[in-house]
Amino acid sequence: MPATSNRTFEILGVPFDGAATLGWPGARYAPAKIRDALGWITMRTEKGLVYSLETGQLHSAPTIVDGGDANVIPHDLEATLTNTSQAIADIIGNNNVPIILGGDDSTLFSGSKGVHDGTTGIMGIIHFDAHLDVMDENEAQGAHSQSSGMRRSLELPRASADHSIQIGLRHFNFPSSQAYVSTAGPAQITAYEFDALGTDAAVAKILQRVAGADTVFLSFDIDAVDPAHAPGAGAHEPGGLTSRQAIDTVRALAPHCDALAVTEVNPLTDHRDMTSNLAAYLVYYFATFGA
Ligand SMILES: [Mn+2]
Repeated sequence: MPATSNRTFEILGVPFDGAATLGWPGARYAPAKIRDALGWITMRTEKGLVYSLETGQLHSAPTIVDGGDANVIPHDLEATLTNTSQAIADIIGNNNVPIILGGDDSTLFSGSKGVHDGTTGIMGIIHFDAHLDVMDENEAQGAHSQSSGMRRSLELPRASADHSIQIGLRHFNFPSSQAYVSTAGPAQITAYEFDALGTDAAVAKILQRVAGADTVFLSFDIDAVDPAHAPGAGAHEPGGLTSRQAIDTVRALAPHCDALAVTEVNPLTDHRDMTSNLAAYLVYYFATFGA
């Protein structure tokens, strides 16, 4: 028997890349491309059912409605963040589960703030990313950018670093970032550790970290995945997760999460939409297995 679906998922596009101050711009085109790719998955629904070749079972097709795009103001980052956060809080207020399609990774903060403002109690964040995103502020990027989303998110009053974890980290970063994460920061599973643990153990470790949070926000910067599997990203960092690992992890985490964001997909650097397609897979697995 297929499982009964009882959550409604609502897509919100954030076609904005004005905070792509270091990486390649182009994420503004991602929501449309991911929606296109998602259409090739949802067209396989028959009589409200979908056949998973991985479980061998028929599943209730997830209820995914499209709430359109956030009111992005291309020249005004702060207004865009505010409008996006409000739209996300409204989705939660309507008892829907937000699926946020970025946009550059300033969407990490607007997503966190929207989930935070739309809920009560402790919020934990599961943050997939090659990068820390804990930049405080600098002249080139300001206080809100694609590099500071996790820092700003953890400053929200009910956000808890003790219930948050970053996955897929690699490459090098500023020593000041080490000072921050070692004192005020969330737990971490580097890309290397993820591979050494394996997906199931990594999932267990993630769920252990967020246990006790009242609300869990899953934010997935597509650059957590290796550029070989996700070339359409805002930055290329070799040595990342495989698409297999990403899909399986999101599938396992979905029932425990109250919102999903997929950020930094960049159609301008993509190859034959393979990264937008991966993002659509993450969305559909999240909704199907998190229903
Ligand atoms: Mn990143």
